[in-house]
Amino acid sequence: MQETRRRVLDALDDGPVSGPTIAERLDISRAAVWKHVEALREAGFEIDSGEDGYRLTAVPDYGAATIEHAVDAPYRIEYHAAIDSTNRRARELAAEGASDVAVVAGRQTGGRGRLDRTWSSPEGGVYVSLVLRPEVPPAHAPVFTLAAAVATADAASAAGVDPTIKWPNDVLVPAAYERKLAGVLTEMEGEADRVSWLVVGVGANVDVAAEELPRAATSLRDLGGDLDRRAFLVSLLDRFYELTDDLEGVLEAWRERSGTLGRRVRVGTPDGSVVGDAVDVEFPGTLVVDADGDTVRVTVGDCEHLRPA
Ligand code: BT5
Repeated sequence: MQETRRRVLDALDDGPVSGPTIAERLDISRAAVWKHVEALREAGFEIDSGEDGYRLTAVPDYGAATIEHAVDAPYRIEYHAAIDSTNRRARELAAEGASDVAVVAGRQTGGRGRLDRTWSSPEGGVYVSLVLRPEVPPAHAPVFTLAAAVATADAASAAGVDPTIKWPNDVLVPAAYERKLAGVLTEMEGEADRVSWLVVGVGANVDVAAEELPRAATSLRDLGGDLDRRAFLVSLLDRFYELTDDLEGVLEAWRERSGTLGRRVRVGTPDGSVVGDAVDVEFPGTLVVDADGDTVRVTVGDCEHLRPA
């Protein structure tokens, strides 16, 4: 949202407040105040104008202005009711030079997972892709995936469901078998020594019925969690911002959330599969596996939790 509009909205939030008061406080004309109020109404905010001034009576459910209004982190929100893939759109914005933008969609028609898998994206889920330009070498990109998984798991906890994270990116809810609540897809373009852009995409099943999802998936609706997707997204974005302020600290937060450490695992890697005990995760996101005496470090791969040997 444009800065002045955000400040008008903040003023209305403390209302009732008169047009002239807002104009004076923000050092803009009364006509400009009126224009911003109209634009906010257009965006779905309900603003009464009575004798004592303007009063904000309802904020839209979901959408750029209402999300931006609630988020503390300095991300611009680009909202689409429907889009093919927020990661695809975020990459486009990144190529144009954008940064600190969160592309959000109500649903996706071509949502993607890793390795060209598809991501089911019915209405009611949270679909968000952040465009970032961190000053880090390309090799450090995985820590952003870990941070996104932690932020997503924490948002789910705030909504009443406590997930664990399967290395590196799966947010799972333990049950008779582990079911997937959310996933993270990180894409990047890098030069030799630094990242030019990073797109961190999160898909989370919030107000979605299990029938609309693949078999091993679950949702907050399924689990009886809070179904306010705006609250979920706001919590996710603010937590992600906080976590990525201290990249070294992400590891500790991830370890606390991990469902992988201490487990017997099989990790499919480009060089073949590794079976052993997951003993640690090291910066920037490397999984350390004790493969029956041999210590193996895995940087990319698909991890499967096995029953204890
Ligand atoms: C992931 O891939 O877990 C990354 C998912 C990232 C999705 C977000 S949505 C916003 C942004 N825009 C995009 O286009 N993508 C990102 P992976 O680890 O490869 O897992 C994919 C597998 O999860 C699929 O093959 C299915 O088995 C399963 N799956 C698909 N849709 C699911 C859903 N909604 N919930 C749970 N599991 C799902």
